[in-house]
Amino acid sequence: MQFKEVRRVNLQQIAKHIDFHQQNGTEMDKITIEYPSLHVDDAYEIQRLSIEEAIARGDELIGMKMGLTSVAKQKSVGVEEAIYGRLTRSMELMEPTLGMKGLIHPRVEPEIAFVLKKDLEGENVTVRDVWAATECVIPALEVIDSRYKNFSFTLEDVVADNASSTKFLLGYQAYSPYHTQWDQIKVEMFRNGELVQEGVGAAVLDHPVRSVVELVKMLSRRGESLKAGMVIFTGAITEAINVYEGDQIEVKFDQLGILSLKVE
Ligand code: OOG
Ligand code: MG
Repeated sequence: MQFKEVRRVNLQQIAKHIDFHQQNGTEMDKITIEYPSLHVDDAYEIQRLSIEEAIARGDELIGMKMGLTSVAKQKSVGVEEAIYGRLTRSMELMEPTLGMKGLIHPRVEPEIAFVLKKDLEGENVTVRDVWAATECVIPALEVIDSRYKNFSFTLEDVVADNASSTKFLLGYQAYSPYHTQWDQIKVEMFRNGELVQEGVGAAVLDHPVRSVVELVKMLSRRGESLKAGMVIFTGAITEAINVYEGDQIEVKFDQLGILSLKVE
């Protein structure tokens, strides 16, 4: 009992440390340097506690994200396992503009997002359950900005740092979940007019809907679930690209229009 409490205080301390760097956009050492035996379950608890800190300051949990759901992403960061993170209101970009102030080394990645109209929970969730609970599907961009030096981390580090979550942009146009075959959607990402990444929806666990299924299962192992109204990012379709002040990013979602992001 006492041991458990000591451990909890420690996780809370690490969460406050990470929250500080997230809030201030400052780099930090990998937490696994100081805590080499940190377990991934502890890392998820640190993540939850760090977002509690933000919520205590008036922020609000409005969604969840999956990360490292494509081979391209797993290879690029050297972590070969899907992870999840939490999205809060303060992360949403209300205009297609990204201010570099307060960011370290941001990267942009194209994603397909789901918005839920029903709760989803349990180990036995199916693809059918997810479709029945989906209000709409929206092309989106995520801006990730790992707080770790050189964007370098282990599985435990990145989970504790809320899967590098920083900002996100949803397209203005939402689509019925039955609008198209989401796994067939081709995506091209341009930086200042130059094609820098391309991919297809199937890169995300064969179909982005499967990412939501996996998320519900992972959450249910920790006694958590998805709530109606939440926005769910299913994971990057391509590798993320570094962005710099002055960049103009355009992402063409085949049949679904273009998302632009100006970096200032
Ligand atoms: C981890 C976050 C991954 C995705 O969509 O794969 C992620 C990272 O690459 O820093 O958000
Ligand atoms: Mg992502």
